[in-house]
Amino acid sequence: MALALYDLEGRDGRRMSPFCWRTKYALAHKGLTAEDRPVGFGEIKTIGDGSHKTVPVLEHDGQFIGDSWQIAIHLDQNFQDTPPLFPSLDALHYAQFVERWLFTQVFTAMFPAMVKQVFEHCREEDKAYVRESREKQLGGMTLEQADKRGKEGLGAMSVALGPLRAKLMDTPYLNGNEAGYADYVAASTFMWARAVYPNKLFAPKEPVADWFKRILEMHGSLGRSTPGYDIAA
Ligand SMILES: N[C@@H](CCC(=O)N[C@@H](CS)C(=O)NCC(=O)O)C(=O)O
Repeated sequence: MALALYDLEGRDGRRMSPFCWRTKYALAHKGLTAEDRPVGFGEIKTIGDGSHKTVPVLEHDGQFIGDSWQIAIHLDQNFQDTPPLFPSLDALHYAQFVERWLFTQVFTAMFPAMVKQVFEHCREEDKAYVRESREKQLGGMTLEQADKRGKEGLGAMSVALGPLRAKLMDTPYLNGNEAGYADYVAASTFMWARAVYPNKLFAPKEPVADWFKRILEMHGSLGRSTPGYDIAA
């Protein structure tokens, strides 16, 4: 059994992709080790048969699997004697809801504050592509204009975190007493911030920050295994 994971890398070994982070946590949850294959944005097209446009991509015995959900399902199907990511179909749907909610409410609010930092922390050879593609995503706004709206966005993020905060006051993890894929999906959004955002992200005494620190420590401090900033107050 040979596993290798193509993971987005910026400058100085920074790993900024939330999608890659959830896959790294998925592998760790199942006690699986994959060879680390860091790639810059411009190298994604060189993976496998050249058809992949995004990472993560997992190589498993010569088969290339793209998309973090497909990878998670593949891992559960192929490694049935390891702890499941989705013990039931309900668990898959719960994690998917958490991801959709987070993406539309939280990630989007964080985006203006993060996007110029992603540019600053990517590899030199990727900068032109990152500027052009991200400014297109911003609907024509420049990275600098987005950055000026960053604070406002983080205010909206703090409000949007309400449901996550409330759940974490009931149970230590989104999955209850133990972390599960819903936690990894949610935490990966903040792993993105950790890799690039040089300031505090959370208000003091934010329960989400305590949970994030617990996630950073688990699986042998996986979350701290590559460079990042101390975003949790
Ligand atoms: N739905 C995909 C999304 C993956 C994705 O968007 N990855 C980003 C990195 S965070 C990427 O590879 N982007 C390439 C680009 O922007 O050119 C998944 O879950 O794996």
